[in-house]
Amino acid sequence: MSALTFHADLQRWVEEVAHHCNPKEVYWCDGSAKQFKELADELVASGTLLRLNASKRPNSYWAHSDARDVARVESKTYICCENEEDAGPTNNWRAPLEMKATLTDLYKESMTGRRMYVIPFSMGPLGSEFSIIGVELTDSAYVVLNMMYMTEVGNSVLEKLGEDGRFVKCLHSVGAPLGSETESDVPWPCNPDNTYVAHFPETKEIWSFGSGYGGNALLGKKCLALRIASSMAKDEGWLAEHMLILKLTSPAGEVHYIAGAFPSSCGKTNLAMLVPAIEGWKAETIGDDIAWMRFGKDGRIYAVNPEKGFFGVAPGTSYKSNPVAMDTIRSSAIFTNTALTEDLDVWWEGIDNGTSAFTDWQGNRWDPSSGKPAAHPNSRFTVSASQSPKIAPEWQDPKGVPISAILFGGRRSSLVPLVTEAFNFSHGVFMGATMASETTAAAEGQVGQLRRDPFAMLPFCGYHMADYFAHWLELGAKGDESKLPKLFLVNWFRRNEAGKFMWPGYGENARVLKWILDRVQHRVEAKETPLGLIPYTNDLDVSGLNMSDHELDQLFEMDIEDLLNEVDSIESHFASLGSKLPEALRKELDLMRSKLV
Ligand code: GTP
Ligand code: SPV
Ligand code: MN
Repeated sequence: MSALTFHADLQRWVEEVAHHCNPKEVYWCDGSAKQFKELADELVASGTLLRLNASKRPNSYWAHSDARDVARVESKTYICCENEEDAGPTNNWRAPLEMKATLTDLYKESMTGRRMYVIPFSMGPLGSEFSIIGVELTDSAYVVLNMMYMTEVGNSVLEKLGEDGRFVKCLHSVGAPLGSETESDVPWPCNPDNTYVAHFPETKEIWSFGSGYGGNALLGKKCLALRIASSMAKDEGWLAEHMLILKLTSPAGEVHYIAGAFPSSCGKTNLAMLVPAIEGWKAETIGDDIAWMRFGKDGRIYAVNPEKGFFGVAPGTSYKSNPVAMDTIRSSAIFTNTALTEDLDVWWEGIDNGTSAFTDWQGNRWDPSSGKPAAHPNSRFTVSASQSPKIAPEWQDPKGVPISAILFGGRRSSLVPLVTEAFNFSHGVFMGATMASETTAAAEGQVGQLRRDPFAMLPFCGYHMADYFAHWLELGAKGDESKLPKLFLVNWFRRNEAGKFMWPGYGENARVLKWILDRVQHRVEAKETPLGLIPYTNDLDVSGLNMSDHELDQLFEMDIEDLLNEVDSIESHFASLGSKLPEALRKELDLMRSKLV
């Protein structure tokens, strides 16, 4: 046992789990660079990690997963509360006792031949009254290294916990015991046939089994900071959201903070690291994936990024699309499921740096004529946020940053305009509640299928989605509308008849943000449409973009027939959420329909 903790409940839990899972030893993670190196060296020796070319990518590693364990598994993610009704129709549900019985059987001796790591971690800066401490027990050293980049880990957390501090118990096993001391291990142990990512919001516990990848295994991120936290937030009157947080400074020196909910792999990291394509504007990052928001004393909404690192999508990242990310990952990063160049640097589709892949994400010689991508579409980098050259100085301010605007956005190849402002807060909640997006490789399953993903929280809301909408409406009603963030729907992904993106995106998105801040500051009027308020042509700065008036109009085109179909589709979306759907949202839908007919 750790000499450092006198926390009886923690000690007892660690002993219990060790007794049941049967690891060969228990390893307390102290958060030191020495331990990081020790574990990384071991993983290199055992073949899980490959050390990248030190002259190109110092202190960096590459891992490739089992081909069956490459993304979040929504079909195996469960909310286990006493009443099924509390989980709601969008979550998989199991009774807590039933799920615990199933998993207790699976965990039995599941760590045989492996070490069990104890990772004390904090989501949010230590010492902030809003931070949440967790302890993850895992049999994966790869998970330890990733958690060290993504969260605050180690002795400082144990000290903060003291003898009786509260923490979220996070249990993780890859579910691949080694039969004997001498059995050789595979590079990426996992158990895809028996994968479960289970949440117990009432007792604030997380039990994950069978997967070593991303959000399935780094339990501080989606499991704690979104699913468990969203359920706590509902009870305590705050919000835990799948949102980036961006700091924008105008040429006149005005500072505004913007949050944005985009579904997985739909542009949060890129917007959070935006390099404005328009003169004089400056952007800095507060966070790229999760925002915890609550009212400040002045009646404004403040947002905190509870993470310490980025677990970002690699494909599409280049010096052209996202130079800030490229600079952030120049050293001390872990790459998972990217391809490799011949001289052992990383490579992915769209890296656009004149190199080419030599081996694919599984480590096999890549054949460009195979038609298969070299990097897995959900390949990712893990890196400490402090390495970013554009991290805002206040990014870990415990009280957070005041939010002027919240964007909702998804991949919509048609129908949804480049930008639409909500008529008011409750209409904005309607926009969030009805947003839809074409699916991506961030989760198992088919890519490109349009689905409703309310507030980009479909896979991450820890309770009934209709209650979640009601919670947003209630918070809005508590606030003073003039101090609440203004809400907007954006779409960088509209395509023309030829299937090409109509908007250049990335740094050019600053043009849309400029208009949004003009609206926040009441500097420009906006045009009313059935969907919301859109810019008058001259108010959207497209100077130097080489876009014809016709192309610009197309980005805002609304076809009445399409919109009526959308109304029908929202109608069935709402119906699928059952009788708890707030009346205010039904009214918004009626209002939208009435504007169309
Ligand atoms: P998660 O980490 O899964 O939550 O994803 P994310 O929302 O942070 O998405 P990210 O910014 O990593 O973008 C995912 C993919 O979308 C990348 O391949 C990007 O290159 C691409 N992308 C991001 N922004 C834009 C944009 O403005 N236009 C276009 N066309 N593509 C974009
Ligand atoms: C997402 O899917 O939204 C991610 C990646 O940010 S993961 O952490 O794997 O969930
Ligand atoms: Mn995400």
